[in-house]
Amino acid sequence: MTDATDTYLLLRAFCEELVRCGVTDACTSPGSRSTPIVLSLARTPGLRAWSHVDERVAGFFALGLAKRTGRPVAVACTSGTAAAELAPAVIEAAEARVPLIVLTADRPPELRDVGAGQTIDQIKLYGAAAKWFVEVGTHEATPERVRWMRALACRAAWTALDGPPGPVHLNLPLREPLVLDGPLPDGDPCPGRADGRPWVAHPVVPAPDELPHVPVAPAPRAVIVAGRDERDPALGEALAAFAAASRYPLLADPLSGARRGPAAIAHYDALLRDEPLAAELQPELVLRVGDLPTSKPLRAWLASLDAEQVTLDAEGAWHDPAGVVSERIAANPRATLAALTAEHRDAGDPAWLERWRAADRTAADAIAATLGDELSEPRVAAELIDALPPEATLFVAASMPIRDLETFAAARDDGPRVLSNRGANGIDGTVAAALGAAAAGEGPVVLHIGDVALAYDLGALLSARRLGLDLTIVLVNNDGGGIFDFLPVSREGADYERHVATPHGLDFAQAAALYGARHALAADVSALRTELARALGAGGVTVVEVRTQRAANVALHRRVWDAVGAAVSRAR
Ligand SMILES: Cc1ncc(C[n+]2csc(CCOP(=O)(O)OP(=O)(O)O)c2C)c(N)n1
Ligand SMILES: [Mg+2]
Repeated sequence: MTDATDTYLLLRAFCEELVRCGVTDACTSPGSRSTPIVLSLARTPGLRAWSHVDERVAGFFALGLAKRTGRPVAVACTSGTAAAELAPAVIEAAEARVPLIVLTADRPPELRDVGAGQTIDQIKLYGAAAKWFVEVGTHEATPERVRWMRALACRAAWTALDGPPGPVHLNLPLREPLVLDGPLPDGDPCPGRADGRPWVAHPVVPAPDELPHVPVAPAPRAVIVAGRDERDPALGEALAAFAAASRYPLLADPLSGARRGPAAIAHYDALLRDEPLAAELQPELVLRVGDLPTSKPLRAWLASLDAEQVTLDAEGAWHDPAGVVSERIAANPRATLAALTAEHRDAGDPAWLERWRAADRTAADAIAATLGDELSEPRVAAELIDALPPEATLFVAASMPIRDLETFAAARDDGPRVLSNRGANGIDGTVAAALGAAAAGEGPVVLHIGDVALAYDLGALLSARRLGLDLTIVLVNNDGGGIFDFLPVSREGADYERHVATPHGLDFAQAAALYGARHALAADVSALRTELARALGAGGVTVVEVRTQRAANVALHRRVWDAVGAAVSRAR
């Protein structure tokens, strides 16, 4: 017979091993069945346990925390639909390669499928999104089983981190009684290893500075396309250095951290909308690093090219919807670039790089002239990249914020770190994920988000309040999904408005007040700057709201694209 003492001894060893493996954070949510897991996490020295009411919030918070730190975050919940609430974050973690350790409490086998309350089938609940599933079972705390539990924790942490990082799922059946009736006995049936070492160590073998040889032939007309890679904060700088050394234009999504340095081309999205220019600037070689950027014109251009296209990705991820990649290099991107540098040094034709740079300057001028001094959606994106200190993290929501950032952010050598949920591009869980990034305690976090995405995840503000976290939310409120106004569906009249654009008329000042957050309206650029600085200095949560009009926003974007097109053809 197992009793609560066995359960708690096993879980104590499990949690202790997580810490020995470098796990520093866990998220909990309330419930009865999960009591032993939650109390064990909360009482483990070295583990910060973040309490959330809503499991969907807990899951995305863990995701944001793991993204910012690169360490696996444990997230525990009770049985039933509570476990299902973690699914969106587990899916995002799988798609975006973020390490999570999901611990779901379950009924023991004799209480499954017999009408016991709050019981659903949790076996492989997350399907292929979980890298590894373990039905942990119930055990006596014998030395052998405690040892197994220690190894299990290590395996969970290392599996979450290894290969492509991602979520692992451990389902833990728990029998009543769920609380101890006295202190745990002194001593451990199987103490951990000496010196705080994990039961199973997994030393990370550093990537070699130089790989022997990478078969990518230099080309005078090459470009580098850099997309999201949140794992290696030093990769952006390495990419900029490689681009400068090779003289290859660097088309870098801000999520790559590489929109910097003398070869950066910031406005490729606007430039490649111009067909003659897109046709003129045909490269012979494309080096793609990280995810494919969001920009539609860039994607269409890449799909149309008659060029060698090479992907560099730590795990050789297959990011090639158009089927045009000719070579996949599955190796540490930074080490690969180091290996390529000597052979590619000065390989780029200076006139080719200058052609791109001149076009980029032309685009920047046309954009600035078109945007003028008005506070607009594009201007918010540009201001954030410009104004935030290097130690800040900018968390960018899906929909127009991520697109405006890509289109309008200027290159900057010491810009903030940029994070986003781009695995599955959901608008769900964005506030929670930004709060998780804030909980990492590595500098201020600013969330750039639309009104629908904020309304969707307002409940996360409860966590900000309960956990005393700091977050500045820059809300672009166009009363609906402004992105859809760019699409043909926007001509479908009232049905479009009701079912696709979904205006809501919410007063976000009241929402902020409910959660004890500050709220400020910014009506012009200088107010945005002032409120941003004030919010960053204030602590707690501030919502800085910018009100815009969806139709006017579409018109402004079209004026920008037209102005860039006209300017590049004048310059031709
Ligand atoms: C979970 C989820 N549901 C639906 C969508 C589809 N979707 C993409 S953008 C969007 C509207 C977002 O509106 P808002 O946050 O106000 O940003 P805006 O488009 O106005 O910039 C929706 C519903 C999604 N990406 N994720
Ligand atoms: Mg909106």
